[in-house]
Amino acid sequence: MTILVTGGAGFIGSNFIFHMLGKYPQYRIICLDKLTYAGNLSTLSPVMDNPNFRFVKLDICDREGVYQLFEEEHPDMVVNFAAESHVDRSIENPEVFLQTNILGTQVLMDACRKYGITRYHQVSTDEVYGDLPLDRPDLLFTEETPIHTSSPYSASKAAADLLVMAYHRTYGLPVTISRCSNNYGPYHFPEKLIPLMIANALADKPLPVYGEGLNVRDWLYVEDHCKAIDLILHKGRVGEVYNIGGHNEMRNIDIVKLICKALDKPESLITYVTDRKGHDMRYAIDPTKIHTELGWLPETMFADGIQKTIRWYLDNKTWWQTIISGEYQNYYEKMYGNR
Ligand code: NAD
Ligand code: TDX
Repeated sequence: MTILVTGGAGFIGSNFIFHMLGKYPQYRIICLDKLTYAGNLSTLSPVMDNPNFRFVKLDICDREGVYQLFEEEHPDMVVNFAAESHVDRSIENPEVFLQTNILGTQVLMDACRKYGITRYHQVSTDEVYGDLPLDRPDLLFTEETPIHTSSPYSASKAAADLLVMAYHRTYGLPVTISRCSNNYGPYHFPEKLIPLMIANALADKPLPVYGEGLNVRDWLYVEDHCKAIDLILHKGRVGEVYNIGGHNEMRNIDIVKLICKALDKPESLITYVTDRKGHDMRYAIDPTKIHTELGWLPETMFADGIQKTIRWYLDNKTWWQTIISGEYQNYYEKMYGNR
């Protein structure tokens, strides 16, 4: 079994590679990654010497390069994590989101058609469903919830999902899609809420909470997401969408306060800043389908997962301090300098 994992130098993709190489030592894993600002080769250093692992620096939009890699490796399955993933960046500059998230997906699926695969899996997001109101806790996203996007990021992910389903219906490509809620855990890029707050708190810097901090996200430990994708690859039904989430809704402000408490930092660091444009209010996944069909359930409770995550950031300062010391400073100044 050879699996091509795209975007494997990023947050979830790297965790997925560690999970797969650990669980299936006989599988060959090829990681294709462009190494954008969000990709870090150092993240993959624990597996670089594994004879069943190969890293290839490549853009998923590079059709010739992707076809050549398929000719060399003939992957049985493709799991597409590669994407521009940050909502705030998509508001500043949508173009690269459409390029990578939509056209890159097309190139990968064209390669799958040309060379033949047993499964193409698209890693999607709950953001394709738009948002839910705060005063209707009974409402959850199911796989039947209409697509209704808010940001250029979520619109690009939704477009890719539609294309994946079109390739299934039109060409019979054996696809699956998973739509997961917010992940957290090791190797989460410091531009995202939880690692950003941990890094700032440790430096006694302001903790920039958008709006009033009342927006709700449904947090899932990254390992549980990886296990769900593993199950879908091996037991999921072709042509199906699976929602992944752990019934763990939290308000942003409560997460930030929890991080302050865990790091013994004062809540006075919290600074309310101008809200994100088009900010989705609440995400909440109904994971009934993946639970009843595939037996998946999250294993890590938030109370444990967040402590493990904070511990990881304390123990791996070099990883994230290297990232935030370079070009990231310009990004931070641009996004937060005058907010
Ligand atoms: P990330 O930004 O941490 O990593 C993205 C990776 O993709 C990086 O390694 C980057 O170098 C690579 N990449 C970007 N453009 C590329 C291109 N054109 N060609 C090849 N590689 C490219 O993202 P993440 O948080 O790990 O998310 C992975 C996937 O999961 C994305 O598709 C995202 O939409 C989806 N997702 C993320 C979350 C979350 O909470 N982080 C939740 C649901 C779904
Ligand atoms: O500085 C901040 N202050 C703040 O209040 C940041 C970075 C975020 N926020 C808020 C915005 C959101 O309500 O925190 C919440 C989480 O923000 P992000 O970490 O940027 O995640 P989100 O926008 O919810 O999207 C994430 O989950 C779904 C991933 O980045 C997406 O790739 C995934 O599809």
